[in-house]
Amino acid sequence: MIRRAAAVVILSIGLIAAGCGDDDAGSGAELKPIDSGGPRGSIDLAQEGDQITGTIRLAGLEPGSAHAAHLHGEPDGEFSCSGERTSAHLINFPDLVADDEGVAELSVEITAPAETLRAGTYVMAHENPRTMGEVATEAVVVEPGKAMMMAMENPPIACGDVPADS
Ligand SMILES: [Cu+2]
Repeated sequence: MIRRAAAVVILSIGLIAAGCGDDDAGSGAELKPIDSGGPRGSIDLAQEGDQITGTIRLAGLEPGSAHAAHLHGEPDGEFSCSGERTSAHLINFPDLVADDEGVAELSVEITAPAETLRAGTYVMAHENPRTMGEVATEAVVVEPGKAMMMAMENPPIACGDVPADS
């Protein structure tokens, strides 16, 4: 019984490794500053089944600062950085935390309902952390068909549309 469980674990690790290797369908997009000269970076995220993986990078931040980052969108409709925006979220990512150089790089590995990440949604980074005085390290994913509203005012600093091929 113990031996069988161990075999299953090894098999799943093998599948994960294979998934990483053959996925180079570059879904990268620019995380554009809201104010000219503001922080900028990139989103490189992809969803396969219920797994969202990739990286969110933002540079030009105050060293050590923490910033909320969300996947904005609603169950229906098309939203974008430059078009109609929404304060509803599909995912709260862990906060982006800037290093000594003012660069935050968040490695994303999140389980979410299929097609949560799709064209018509966008990633937005904000001035403040998710919770004042804290650094959020957990991702929060909403249930299928729902969206969560932002708990407090938190001005946007950078935004990037999820590309159509994600
Ligand atoms: Cu947001």
